[in-house]
Amino acid sequence: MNIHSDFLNPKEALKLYDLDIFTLGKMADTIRQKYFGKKVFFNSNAHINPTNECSDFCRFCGFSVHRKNPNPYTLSKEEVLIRAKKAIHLGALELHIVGAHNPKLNLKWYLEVFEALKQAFPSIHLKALTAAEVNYLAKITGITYQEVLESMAKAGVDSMPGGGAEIFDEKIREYICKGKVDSKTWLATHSFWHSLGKKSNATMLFGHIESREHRIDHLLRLYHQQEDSGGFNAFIPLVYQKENNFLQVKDFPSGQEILKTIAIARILLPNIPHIKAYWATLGINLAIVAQEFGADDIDGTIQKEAIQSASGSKSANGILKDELVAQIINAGFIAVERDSLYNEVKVY
Ligand code: V47
Repeated sequence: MNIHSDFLNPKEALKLYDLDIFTLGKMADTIRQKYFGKKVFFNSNAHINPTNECSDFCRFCGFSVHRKNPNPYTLSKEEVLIRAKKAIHLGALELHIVGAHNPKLNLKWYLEVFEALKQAFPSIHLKALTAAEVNYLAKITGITYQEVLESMAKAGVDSMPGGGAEIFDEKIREYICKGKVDSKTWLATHSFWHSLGKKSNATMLFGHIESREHRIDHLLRLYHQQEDSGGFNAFIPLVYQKENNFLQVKDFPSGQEILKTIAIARILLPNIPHIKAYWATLGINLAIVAQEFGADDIDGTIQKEAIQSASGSKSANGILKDELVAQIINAGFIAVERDSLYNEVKVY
């Protein structure tokens, strides 16, 4: 489905925010229902974050080690393998492996971990390394991001998560995460990954110092990238969590603003199949309500969540599959467990 041509003009797209929430919700829900009816997708996944020691500094981050979070850690390969074994024993079908920019963990370290994981657990889906991490590893190794991506694919990485996109607007990006991969390279990295026949996700961190204009700009850049390379499976609007970090934010978004942003994402990204209302940044209640406003996915069980919970979200211990299913069904939807590529595993 194509975007309505008026909305390719950022000024016109911005006017969507002026609509009342019900009109906007209805527009988004029409697309959502056309694609997926009343299905809400989730998966059985687990996060593994090998390190929180980061040589970059992002003002919004409460996960990496700094004066508000003085507990550094770096896992050994064996520890990653032990965590993976436990996670798979608890039912995880996907391992989401992302961490910090730590020079102690070089590309060779990651590739050996991926190979060992695939050897020990051949059917596990490895979703690993954000475009920011890929570019950091390219820099410290002295090779291109294309070479890093090719080596990841060879070592068994199945897909890439959507992290590190933050906000594409260069000025805001410079302030909130100076030194991180620039917006063009973030997009080019995903584009090359797609050219290898692989899928990935895209995120947007919002609700901090960015404006509605910046969000629209971010969504339209993603729309154009998807027209070119076509490999994004899901878009994930991440709501900024405010504790233990260094962003001074005056106005946090209301529930209405969050739902409007999710609905606008559905309307402006008709070429990205799924809109994920990530329960770890929305809370489970709003994540379920978001399913009426264009979202069709809620993410998964996670098991141990470290990034959002470091900044105040109540997601540290994940969520049980039974609870996810009950919440989805009680809201009048069909709960569908999916694999990482959105093949249906079980319809409840
Ligand atoms: O890029 C960091 C964000 C992201 C905060 O691809 C914060 O399926 C809110 O990308 N408040 C990493 N967000 C997480 C991520 C993700 C999560 C779930 C699923 C997928 C997927 C990807 O977390 C970072 C950054 O934008 N983040 N700090 C914060 N204070």
